[in-house]
Amino acid sequence: MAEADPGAFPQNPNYIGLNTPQRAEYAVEDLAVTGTIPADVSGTFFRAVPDPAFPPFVDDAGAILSADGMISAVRFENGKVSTAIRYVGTARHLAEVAAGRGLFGKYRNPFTDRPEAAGVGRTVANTTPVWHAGRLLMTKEDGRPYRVDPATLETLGQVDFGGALRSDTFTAHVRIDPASGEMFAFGYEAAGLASTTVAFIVIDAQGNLAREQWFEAPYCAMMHDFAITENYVLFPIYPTTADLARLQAGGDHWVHHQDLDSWLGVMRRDGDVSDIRWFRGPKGVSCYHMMNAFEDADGLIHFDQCLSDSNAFPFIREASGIDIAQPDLNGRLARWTVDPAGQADTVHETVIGPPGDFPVIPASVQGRRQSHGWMLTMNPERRGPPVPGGPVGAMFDVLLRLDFTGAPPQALVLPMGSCFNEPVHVPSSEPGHEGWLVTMVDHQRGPDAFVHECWIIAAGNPGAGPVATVTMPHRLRPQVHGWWASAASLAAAV
Ligand code: V55
Ligand code: FE
Repeated sequence: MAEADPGAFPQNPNYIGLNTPQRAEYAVEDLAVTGTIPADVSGTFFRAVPDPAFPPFVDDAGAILSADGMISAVRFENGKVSTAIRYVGTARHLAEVAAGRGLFGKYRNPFTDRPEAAGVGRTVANTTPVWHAGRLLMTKEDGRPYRVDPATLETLGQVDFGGALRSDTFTAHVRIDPASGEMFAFGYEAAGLASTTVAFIVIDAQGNLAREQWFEAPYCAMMHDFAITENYVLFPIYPTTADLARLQAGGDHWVHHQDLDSWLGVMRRDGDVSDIRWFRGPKGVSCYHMMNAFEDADGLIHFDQCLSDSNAFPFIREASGIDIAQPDLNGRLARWTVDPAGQADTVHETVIGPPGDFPVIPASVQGRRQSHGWMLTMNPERRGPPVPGGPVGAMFDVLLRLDFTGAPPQALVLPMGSCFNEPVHVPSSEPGHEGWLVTMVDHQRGPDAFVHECWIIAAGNPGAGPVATVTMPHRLRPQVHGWWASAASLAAAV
């Protein structure tokens, strides 16, 4: 267990309060539970929890995204709950541990590294745990995934699908088709740093690389997420761009451009990347996460995303000379509709939900029209600042259930000083039951005092509050993304 020494870290928002480095690996059994864990909630809630093992040696606001990946597990078994957390043994982490200090400089800029870092992979695998084909992967968009043992959380090595993968990179936001079990993925900057090359990747239900095809994006963009429908793959491009010369000069990886077009690339799943049709979107917009996409009876494609008028990360706006405050980003759940058979070459936007992020749908409706979904947002009536933390600097305090069949939204509003991390959805075996949401809730009890509870919430009735809460044994940094793996799927993989 690494010894925490937060004093060695700079006292800026990336390293204080909720973001204070913890650097502790542990396993704790039999956590305190209040209420009753539903029988459906049997399995493991995997969480990506970035935590810097060493203090930075360069001044870099973007370092909030470079913290070493930790894989956290909250296991539910017969109403009992245990937890464990462990560093992902990336080449980068192991090299720094061996050196006893940080070797890697600014966020996604290898030209700022110490000489000993030369030739060592830079990815920290800190963004999403992905459970597919009996394998647990820790992902980050700047590199290939690392495979982790779901039981021990031990790192088993970097994944190249038996040597088949050509792309240098692999998204943290895969999409799994519920009918075929195929995992759709992509990698941008696939052909090297700041390249415009994007790899489209399909992993079959058995975990083999079934397809990899490369194409050129309109420009080198931060492509964080994408979407599928039953028949299409959708590649969104927002104008946050990288430039090799800027990186070589020691600059920032990303600069956002308010005056550049966004794009939506539309390709048939049974087609070829050379058939991608590009639809123009509004200038200057940005999105990290899509809720879903689907085709309607008329063949129109709808693409639902947490959109805003500029990049949501303050450090990227600052690097871009963009002076838009967080509340003025005009966030919204935006639906872009395109007609793949029509003449129009622009997207048509309708607003279908409020500002916010971390959209969630049942895995069973991936790529199909969702009747409802969940997301996190901010309470407009809160009488004080939100809890500081995470990459945006402020944590969400409202969990919403949005109904797309006409029913009003439902909200679970936390009191001041409490905040949500991204929930995962757990399906129910009871027909007609919407299942459960499992999420980590952080409670601030003092300037530097936090406690954490894992909440189980009825997905169809979040306003009722948790049906069970689990008290976590130690301080936790904010999670990025999570993944639910059922006990049955874990057992089948052994
Ligand atoms: C995001 C997170 C990242 C990253 C790029 O949530 C984008 C968005 C935790 O790392 O590298
Ligand atoms: Fe993400």
